[in-house]
Amino acid sequence: MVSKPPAGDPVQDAPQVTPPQHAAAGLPAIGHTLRIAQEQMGAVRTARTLLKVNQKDGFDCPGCAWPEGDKRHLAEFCENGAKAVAEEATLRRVTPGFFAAHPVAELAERSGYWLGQQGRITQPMYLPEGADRYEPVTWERAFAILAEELTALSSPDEALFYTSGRTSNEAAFLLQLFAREFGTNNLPDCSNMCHESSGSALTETIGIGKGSVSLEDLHRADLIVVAGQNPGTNHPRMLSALEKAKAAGARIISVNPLPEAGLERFKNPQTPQGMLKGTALTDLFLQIRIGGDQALFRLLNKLVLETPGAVDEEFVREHTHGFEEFAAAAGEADWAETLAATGLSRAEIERALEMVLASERTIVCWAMGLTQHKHSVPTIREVVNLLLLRGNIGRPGAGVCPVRGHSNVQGDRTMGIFERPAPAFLDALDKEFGIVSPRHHGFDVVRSIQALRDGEAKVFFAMGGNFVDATPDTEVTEAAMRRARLTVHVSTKLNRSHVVTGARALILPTLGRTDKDVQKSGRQFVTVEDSMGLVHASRGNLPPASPHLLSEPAIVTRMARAVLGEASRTPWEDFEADYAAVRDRIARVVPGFEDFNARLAANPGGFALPHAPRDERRFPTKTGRANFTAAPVEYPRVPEGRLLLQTLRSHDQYNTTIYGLDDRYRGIRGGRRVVLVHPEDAAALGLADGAYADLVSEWTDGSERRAPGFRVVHYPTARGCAAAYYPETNVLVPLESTADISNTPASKSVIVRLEESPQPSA
Ligand SMILES: Nc1nc2c(c(=O)[nH]1)N[C@H]1C(S)=C(S)[C@@H](COP(=O)(O)OP(=O)(O)OC[C@H]3O[C@@H](n4cnc5c(=O)[nH]c(N)nc54)[C@H](O)[C@@H]3O)O[C@H]1N2
Ligand SMILES: Nc1nc2c(c(=O)[nH]1)N[C@H]1C(S)=C(S)[C@@H](COP(=O)(O)OP(=O)(O)OC[C@H]3O[C@@H](n4cnc5c(=O)[nH]c(N)nc54)[C@H](O)[C@@H]3O)O[C@H]1N2
Ligand SMILES: [Mo]
Repeated sequence: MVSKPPAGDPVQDAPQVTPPQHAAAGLPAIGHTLRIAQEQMGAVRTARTLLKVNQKDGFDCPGCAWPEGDKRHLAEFCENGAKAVAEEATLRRVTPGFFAAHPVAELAERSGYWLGQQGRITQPMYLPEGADRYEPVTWERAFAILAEELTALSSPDEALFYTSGRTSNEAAFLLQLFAREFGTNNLPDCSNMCHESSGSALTETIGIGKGSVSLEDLHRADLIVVAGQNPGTNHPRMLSALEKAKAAGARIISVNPLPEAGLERFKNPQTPQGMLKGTALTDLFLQIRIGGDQALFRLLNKLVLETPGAVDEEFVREHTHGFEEFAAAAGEADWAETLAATGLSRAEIERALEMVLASERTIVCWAMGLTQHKHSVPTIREVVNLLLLRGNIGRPGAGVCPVRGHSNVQGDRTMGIFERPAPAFLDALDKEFGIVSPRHHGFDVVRSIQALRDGEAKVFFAMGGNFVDATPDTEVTEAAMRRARLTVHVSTKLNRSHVVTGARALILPTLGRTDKDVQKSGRQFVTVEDSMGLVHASRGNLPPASPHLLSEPAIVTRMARAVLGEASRTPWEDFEADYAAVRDRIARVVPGFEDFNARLAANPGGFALPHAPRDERRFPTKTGRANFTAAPVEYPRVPEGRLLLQTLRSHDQYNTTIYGLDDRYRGIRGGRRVVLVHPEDAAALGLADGAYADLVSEWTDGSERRAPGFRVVHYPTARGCAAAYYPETNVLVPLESTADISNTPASKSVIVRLEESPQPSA
């Protein structure tokens, strides 16, 4: 089995631009998948691995959280899932020799792409205080260092335990248990940067922070609104669900500042007809201005209210609260203001209204385009208002569908990874383990960075992810991280967070989803929860990347033993030996997981967690009903000569993991430093297609942040808007620029000016 050596660095960023495409998937996707997979894994391993993705006896795809249907295809994965698998199952290795050859300061100059391309980390590594490079360390010593620093803290709240959403339920449950037994709720997670706004809005309005639809509901809907989401790249298997819904007569409205190829037309690689022609998905494309969604939904609500017979009065009467106040606020929605906020025409909004009124069963799907703005929480509440008005929650084919990111981000939250845990959860945890969990809230991601910056937090531990690259305000965050006493990363692959370190640092290499996990009691599996609340098992089948790796549950349990010592009555060793023992505890602590092990055994495809609004039209909110809400309409006001920048994903990346330098559907190849601008806006700014510009963000306190050397691409985005890839643009997002209530970084609304600059030399 051979893989190709990684590309050299500096990786030349020299974007080539062709017109964007109008269809996603199809034959080119298959070719692209196989090429990337074979470069990383060789041909034999490619076949062996890809056939196990998302099968009932295989592993859960480490890509997105989209669910699998009950009838699986032989190849139940997509192009981007295959890239995620190849990235993890690569044959390339980062050994102690690599760290001996590269001082940390040198690695810090490399691109994230180059770091990731070096391969899987094979041994625990330690950066002693004052040393210039990492050295190999035994696991015993690594845990002793962790214990030394954690027990030296003057309060448990000086430690931060971050989780990225790939962590299994078992590892997540153990990590939060350890943190609380240690004495802190400082459990920031990637969700704080992702769907926190959805969770905040949904918990308040329907009583549970999760989506209310199943895959079958999508298939049965007659109107699906996809707002602020790019499924062709980020949830490709969702396109099959949309295709199926269309075949059954559904209509689709997409709301997006960009015309995304996947939403235009889908060429299903599983069917011959799909490969040739494909299916047009979107019936109505609302090319909205960034941040205009709340205004759009508010006006639609007013128009529904004004249409005789359009409101589901029985539902509103029986199941909701706050209608009067909401109706009064909606009544004030104003056409002129809405047209200005959205950039849409009256005819487009009227057409959307007709489709809403014609639909008996409506689903609204959304992702980061709705969650990463200052006014994201009220925006999502306004979406809920629309669904409530027509009784579209708690009936088949209708509901809310926040489409999650990481493959187990939803499960991690269910397992208690949350800085603001519900008292009932802590009560159950305390009762089960005989501990006393802290009741005061912990730090989320943004607060964690502030705490590191201000010296309030001293130890940073990450269960996966790439904290310094994924978080906003890169310079501030990196400086904050460097102030830590100890930074620890449990990871599979090298990334920037390993090279921007505290005084001491540890890299703890771990098994990934694809690796076989054997413990004292035998072969283990873990579980995950998908975006629609289905829980199922995941089993890796590859020999681990190195004999020195420990699984995530093993790392947490050994850390707990080293740190808590004899004082802990929790049977950590038993948990490491047999994950079923962890699941037995989850079954007793987390509602919906009763008889966890037995139900997994009985249902190889998994089981659904209860969801009161979906299952029984019961709304466990403070009022006991679904809440209408009425917040003032907001939208970003952009000063003259400035653009509103969204920071988004290319087709060749998984968050901070860069697979390649192309963004095929958008017609960009060979480079990532591009900024997409409407041709007329670019002309007004005097920027030709192919010109280079620095992006300079302007924050309300007068501070400026700069990302130099972006190639200007004339692109059909909404007027006044711009788009560029994350993580390169994180340097532009001020740490204080967050969503109200959810505190999610507002990485989709950054006010920037473009300053023409010379083309950077290669
Ligand atoms: N291959 C791949 N898959 C992934 C990921 C990945 O990086 N790569 N990441 C995973 C994760 S963690 C997540 S959270 C999801 C992210 O999935 P997405 O949310 O689809 O990801 P983004 O690239 O951030 O795309 C945001 C979309 O919202 C649109 N948008 C931006 N601003 C607005 C706005 O104000 N209003 C509206 N209506 N639309 C707007 C953008 O044009 C874009 O289409 O994907 C998951 N799946
Ligand atoms: N500007 C801007 N910033 C954003 C966003 C945006 O749209 N714009 N999106 C935000 C969103 S939605 C999210 S979810 C966050 C993502 O934030 P994170 O989840 O922190 O980042 P990832 O890039 O997904 O993390 C990748 C790293 O995870 C590690 N890893 C991979 N697999 C495993 C595993 O199985 N176990 C362990 N222990 N480690 C593993 C590897 O070392 C890899 O380098 O970024 C956020 N940041
Ligand atoms: Mo995410």
